[in-house]
Amino acid sequence: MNPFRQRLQQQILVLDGAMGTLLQERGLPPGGCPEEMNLNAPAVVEDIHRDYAKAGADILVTNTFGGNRAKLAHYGLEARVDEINRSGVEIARRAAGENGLVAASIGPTGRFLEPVGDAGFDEMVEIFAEQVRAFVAAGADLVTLETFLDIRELRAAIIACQSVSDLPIMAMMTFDDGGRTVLGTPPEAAAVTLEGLGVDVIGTNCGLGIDGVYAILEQMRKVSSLPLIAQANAGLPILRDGETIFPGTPEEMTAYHDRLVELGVRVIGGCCGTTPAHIQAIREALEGRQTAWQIRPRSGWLSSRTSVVPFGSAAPCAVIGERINPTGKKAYSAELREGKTAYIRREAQEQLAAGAVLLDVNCGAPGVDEPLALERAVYAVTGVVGAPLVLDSSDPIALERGLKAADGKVLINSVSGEEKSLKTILPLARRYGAAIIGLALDETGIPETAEGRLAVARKILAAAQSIGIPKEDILIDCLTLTVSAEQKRAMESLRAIELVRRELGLGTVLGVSNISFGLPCRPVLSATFFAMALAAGLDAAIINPKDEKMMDAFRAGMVLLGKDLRAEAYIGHYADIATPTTVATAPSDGPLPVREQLANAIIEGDSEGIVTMVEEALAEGLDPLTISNEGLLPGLEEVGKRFGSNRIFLPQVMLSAETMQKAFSRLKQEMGGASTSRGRILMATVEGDIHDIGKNIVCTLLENHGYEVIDLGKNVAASRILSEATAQQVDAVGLSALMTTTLQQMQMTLDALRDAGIKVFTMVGGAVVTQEYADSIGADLYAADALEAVEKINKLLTSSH
Ligand code: THG
Repeated sequence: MNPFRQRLQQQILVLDGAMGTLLQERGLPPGGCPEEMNLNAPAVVEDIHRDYAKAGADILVTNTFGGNRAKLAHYGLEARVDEINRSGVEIARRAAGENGLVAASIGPTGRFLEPVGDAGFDEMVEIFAEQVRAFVAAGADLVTLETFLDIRELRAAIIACQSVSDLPIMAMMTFDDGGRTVLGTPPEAAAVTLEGLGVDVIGTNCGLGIDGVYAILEQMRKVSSLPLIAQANAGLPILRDGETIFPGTPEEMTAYHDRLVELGVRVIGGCCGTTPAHIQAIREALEGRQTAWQIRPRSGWLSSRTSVVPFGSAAPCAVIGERINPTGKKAYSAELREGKTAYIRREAQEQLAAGAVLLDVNCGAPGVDEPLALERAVYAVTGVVGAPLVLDSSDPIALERGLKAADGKVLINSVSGEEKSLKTILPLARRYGAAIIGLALDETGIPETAEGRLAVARKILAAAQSIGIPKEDILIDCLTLTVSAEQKRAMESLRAIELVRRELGLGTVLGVSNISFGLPCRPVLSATFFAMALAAGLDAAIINPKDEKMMDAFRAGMVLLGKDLRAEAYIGHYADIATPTTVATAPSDGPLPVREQLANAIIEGDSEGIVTMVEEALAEGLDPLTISNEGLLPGLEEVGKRFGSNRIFLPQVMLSAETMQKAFSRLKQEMGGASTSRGRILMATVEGDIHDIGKNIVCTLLENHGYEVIDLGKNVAASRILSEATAQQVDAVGLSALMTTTLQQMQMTLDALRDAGIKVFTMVGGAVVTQEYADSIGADLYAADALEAVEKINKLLTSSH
């Protein structure tokens, strides 16, 4: 057994603390690449490792956080990925000695995945795989994935690790004090997605002090059975006498240890601001608290980027909206062939408003490139709603495209008991961390009896478990056959639900409405069958949630089965029914006025459809100014509002901005092809600071809003900012800083710009920067987040031109 996995069972392991700050203290020059020190100053890196080992760390984390090709390219080091990562492991190994463990560190690439950014999923996987191959060659004990903000990028990193190694994986995301990552993922959604992928340990690093980290881990524990890892900062940075200080003392950091141990935290280390002294205190605080790992029960969950949905016997029946399916829907079939997504986006919103919690997505129709269509559909749905997805296809190629495009843990619909299906579909579920629907049929067709279907279910379960898919992630479709053909069939399906649950302990699902095919007044029969299936123990149902009778049966059934506590959902729905809550979506029939269509396209991020829509508006006789002021801009304003109230998150904002950009360039063409740049902005993370994720997001969003961005990267000296600002004739300079001593650099840079008489607007931001501080150093504007940065820059530059 891998030594890390073995020791994790027996003891709570101590991880080391911060690396970046110590490297700076010991000679990392401004603008220098931390990971390059593995090659040109290995003794310095080794010394830091030794200090942590001496302090009592069981696990040393390699100096390879930014060792991926994308990051190293900023320093012209992309050809040295292998060397840098190998030596990172070798240096840590020398310091770890016989009993120490070496965790190879992976951090984000700094790039954004399609459709928000330009990195392809496969490309991202390969960037990480290149790093992992070097770790394997150098003999790392495990991989630690740190500081991820984008759950989909983290998925790519995990998939990369697992495709080239069987090393244990610890996966961490960074949350802010609002309890979500910058890209909108809460701890529960992260935990569900990561556990689905089969990592060994999940948790959080950076961003928060130990109290905040504890709160995050508590949330993760609600949905996950995995061992946890805590890597808090030494408190939240504060400004004292012009210097940033991480105020957390070693004692404060250990105050939570009893609770952490209780929660099932098995690895404890530190992030920014922690030192060997902190690690020593953690080590000492753990004396006498060592306990063996206790296995926790697992339960069934699905996730999206922003939410989780439970399934299985403890949860209410999960309503899966069936309407994103071309069967019998001419309009949707036509859109699939034309590559449009308006139907999908509308149905996604309306089905959720009607009470679905999961969305089935089916793109299989004649004349449609199904893999491409499924990818596009996943992007379209995740652009407008936060529900987990059910990917409905029997084509493994299409499923894989959809699985790559999804953010969370999806439900694959479906695998069957046929050998060919088991062989192709189950490995996809394992690789992409998905749950599966298993159809109770095989090469011989659908078994007549419940016992026959149970036998197929048993075969699917065995095949799934043999490749590491746990039973909580399997739902058996007991199959609905039309009752009009043979009346005994309905009861066989219901008996199968009971048998599968009792004999195998598996959850069940049905596509319910097929029961009534060929009979009049279908909703009555379907809804009654649905109620009976709920009583038999059905865990999930693929239905039309806009069918009132079906939802009536569902809501009543949940009360009667004791799954709607105090009948809250029932009362909430039916007590309101006299005054139905308005749903802010289009009516299914009849098009919206063109201004609203434009606004909706911006809100929904319909970057594919927007240009056509603008052209239609022009053809209708609207002038460019009206289109912009009465259509597009109100849309963007609504995006800002929704972002501000946590209803949408950065990825959606970025898509909306890109859509806006496309609309604007089309309008500019109309007005005589003026330059499309709204201004030139120089961006940099100041000297001494190597945290650039926030700055990167601001850059992307500014570009999407039509600005030309010159990104100088991180750890940039004031002199360089000065010379580039002059040479590039920029309109504004944006500076970010996250940590120790770097606020001073921000001030020095602004002073230098002023002293040199360079007339540019200045904008500052970053975790430790406040409006007050921005004012005190004479910055023209302060922005708390990327969207605010864009809004304020818009105002500033518009009023000055
Ligand atoms: N089991 C599993 N997956 C499934 C099914 C199942 N996926 C597909 C299907 N069955 C469930 N989805 C649908 C989708 C549409 C319709 C029925 C089931 C449907 N369409 C109408 C028609 O065909 O006439 C169109 C009516 C409308 O506009 O809504 O009924 O059993 N695992």
